[in-house]
Amino acid sequence: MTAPELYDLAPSPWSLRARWALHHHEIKHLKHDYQPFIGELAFRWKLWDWTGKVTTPALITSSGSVRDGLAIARWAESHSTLSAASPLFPEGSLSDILRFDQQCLKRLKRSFFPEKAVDLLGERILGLLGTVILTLFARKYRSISTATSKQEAENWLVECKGRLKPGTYVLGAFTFADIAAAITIEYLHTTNAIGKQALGDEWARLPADVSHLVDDNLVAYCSWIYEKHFPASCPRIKKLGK
Ligand SMILES: N[C@@H](CCC(=O)N[C@@H](CS)C(=O)NCC(=O)O)C(=O)O
Repeated sequence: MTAPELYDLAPSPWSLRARWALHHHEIKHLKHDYQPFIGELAFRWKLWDWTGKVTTPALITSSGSVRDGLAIARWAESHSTLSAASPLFPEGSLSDILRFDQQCLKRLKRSFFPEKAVDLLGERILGLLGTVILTLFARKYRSISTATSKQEAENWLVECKGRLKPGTYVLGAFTFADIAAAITIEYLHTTNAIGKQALGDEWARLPADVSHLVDDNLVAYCSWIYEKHFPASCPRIKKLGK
């Protein structure tokens, strides 16, 4: 089998989900560092998709392309090179993992480019060109950064706080649910830190702000999971000093 090729956007939590699953199953692959806008034409050529929306991560395999982080993780599970790798999707827990993952994906999307934050960040930090690029990139995320989704994010974080701490797993053993949880919580934490740094008190008034719910315990759970299961991933959490 020729090595699969991963199109990866380094800072993106969606790409990290795929990288982590490939790492877990020790799948050798070629990694392409995708550059939004600049690399799009070559990426479309590789996917042979000239009309639809193309997103990273995507894995090009000898039998076709796999175009979603979750799908790549499931592909990795069925192509594992390890005889004794612990399953990321154990059969009895599959529906629980998929349900939990949907929750995580919703949280990721709403935290990514929250309402008003794009305008404020673009205007203050990146200037006109930055605002245009961020606005184009953020269009698909805006509608879900509402007060209702803030409430849902809060409920989800409260649930996580009740069950996760260092040494625990979402479903009792390490699965894709922990990959999804750790990446999502870390991302919420990071977005909050960046938002606060850039916008000060204004950040706290935006629906994106859930900093009061990402407590030290949850951050410690993320650090523990990364350290134990993907130590080479250099999570942003470390750079933020937690
Ligand atoms: N369904 C995909 C979504 C991934 C996604 O939204 N990727 C972003 C990277 S941050 C992207 O490629 N955005 C480019 C665009 O939407 O044009 C997954 O879960 O992996």
